[in-house]
Amino acid sequence: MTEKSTVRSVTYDLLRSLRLTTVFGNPGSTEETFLQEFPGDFSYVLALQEASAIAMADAFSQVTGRPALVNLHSSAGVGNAMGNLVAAYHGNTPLIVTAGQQQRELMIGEPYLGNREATTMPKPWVKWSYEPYRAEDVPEAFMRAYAMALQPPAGPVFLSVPLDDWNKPLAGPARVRTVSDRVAPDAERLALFAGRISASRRPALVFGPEVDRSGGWDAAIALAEKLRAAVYGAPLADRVSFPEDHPLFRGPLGMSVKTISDRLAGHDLAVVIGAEVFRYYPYVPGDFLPAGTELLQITASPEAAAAARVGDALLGDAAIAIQALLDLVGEGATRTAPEPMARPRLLPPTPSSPLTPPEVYAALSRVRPPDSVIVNESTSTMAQQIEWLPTIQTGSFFATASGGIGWGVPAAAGIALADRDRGVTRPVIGLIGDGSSQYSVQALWTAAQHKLPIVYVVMRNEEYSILKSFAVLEETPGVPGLDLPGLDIAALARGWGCRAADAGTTQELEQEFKTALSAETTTVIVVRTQPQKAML
Ligand SMILES: Cc1ncc(C[n+]2csc(CCOP(=O)(O)OP(=O)(O)O)c2C)c(N)n1
Ligand SMILES: [Mg+2]
Repeated sequence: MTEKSTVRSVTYDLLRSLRLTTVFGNPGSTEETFLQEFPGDFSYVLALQEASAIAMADAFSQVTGRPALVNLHSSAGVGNAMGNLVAAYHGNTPLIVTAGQQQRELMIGEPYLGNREATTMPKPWVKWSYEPYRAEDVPEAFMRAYAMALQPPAGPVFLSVPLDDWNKPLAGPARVRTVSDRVAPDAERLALFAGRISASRRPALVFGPEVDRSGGWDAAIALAEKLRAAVYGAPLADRVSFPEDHPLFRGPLGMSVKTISDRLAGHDLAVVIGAEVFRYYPYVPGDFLPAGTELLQITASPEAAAAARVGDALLGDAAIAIQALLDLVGEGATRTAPEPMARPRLLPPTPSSPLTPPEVYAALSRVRPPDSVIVNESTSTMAQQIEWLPTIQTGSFFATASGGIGWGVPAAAGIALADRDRGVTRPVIGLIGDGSSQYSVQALWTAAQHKLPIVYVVMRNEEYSILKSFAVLEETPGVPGLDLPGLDIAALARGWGCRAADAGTTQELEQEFKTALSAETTTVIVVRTQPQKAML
């Protein structure tokens, strides 16, 4: 007996064709008509709260290189998801976020759990938001959502689907279409840029997240070496796009108008590829560029190009652009290669108690497997992480793209699920602050249920340390709510089903870390640390 063809069966067939067979979500009554008789070749990844569902799907999509599907519950679920939706938007992640809507017949009377103005709610953090006018349009709406999400600049889209649509009869199949996910830069303008780069005496290259995302890692190295250019990491980057141990790497550019401008002094040309100009934060006034420095920007995002405060922009895929520039620019043989950056790697002469973040990272540098991937959400220790645990391979560093915390814990789970999906085995290391560990903490349950090979190292400094540094910068003494006493994170982690341990010394940390690597499930190691003064 063949199953009768419905909106649901036609949509699932379409999702299959689009390889959208993993659904991240948290279900409600308005989604059960979609989820009924869930097909055996699909998997449902249950998140216990929607912030976790979005961040897991975000990282899953980034690592698989394909759009990912999220199913949320009506307005309440979308509300919980919003913070991490902002990160997916800034990270150009092609997420198809869906939510159930109440029965069409009830909507005029404002029913319980109805999603009023459903398509407005996720804006402006989706590229497209839609509720089909007819049940029969649901599959085509998914096809359009997929095309919208994937085309550059990629990003999340939203579909609201009334619960009574799914069982409506509909003849299939849906029309499957393909679209492109990269756009080449205009050749004439690229040649112009190449000319200006070749003529530069002392160019600086700034590689941003789009480079790693587009697969431009190797080409970026080749371009830097051909030009003999200093390379800087883009401010507040959510992906690392250049080996941080490379002799041409000069460290991150900085974050504020002033620090960035100071850093670029002496370069006659800054070439920013795959990044905003710039992700400024906090506000420290200065000139946008030092005198005598010009700026070129190449990005796939018209929004980022338009919002740049300075410079000349060119639209296009970062990897394609770098590859093309490699052929167009002249060899930089006459340039003196920049001095390698200082890496003082200073540790206290005798072990501290509690440990300092550099001691923690030094210990991890001794036991970290070279193929491991890092998710960083330890807000006050970013500089120390680059110093001790530099990213040296493509696709192996992840952080929130929005600045919202509560992304890292679930993102680590999404990365591990994606690795499993694509047959890659590598440990995922989550470097998480004690404060940051609490926003989407229930993702630990999903990680444990799936036995994901994640080692979370939580630095328990018992405070929102970075906010104390900001209070000094902003000259705002007496801010309440910056201390976090009495938070037993190891006990919480056990409660979600993870292995957990407290480590007080570097020996304990290294031992627990090595045990965790062979544990074949998720471990949370909590290290009591001293606060770290952040350079802002
Ligand atoms: C969703 C969200 N809420 C609040 C903040 C503000 N915020 C930024 S950093 C931070 C503290 C992070 O503390 P912790 O993770 O312990 O790291 P530490 O600074 O101590 O290293 C907070 C609350 C934020 N970025 N995102
Ligand atoms: Mg803290």
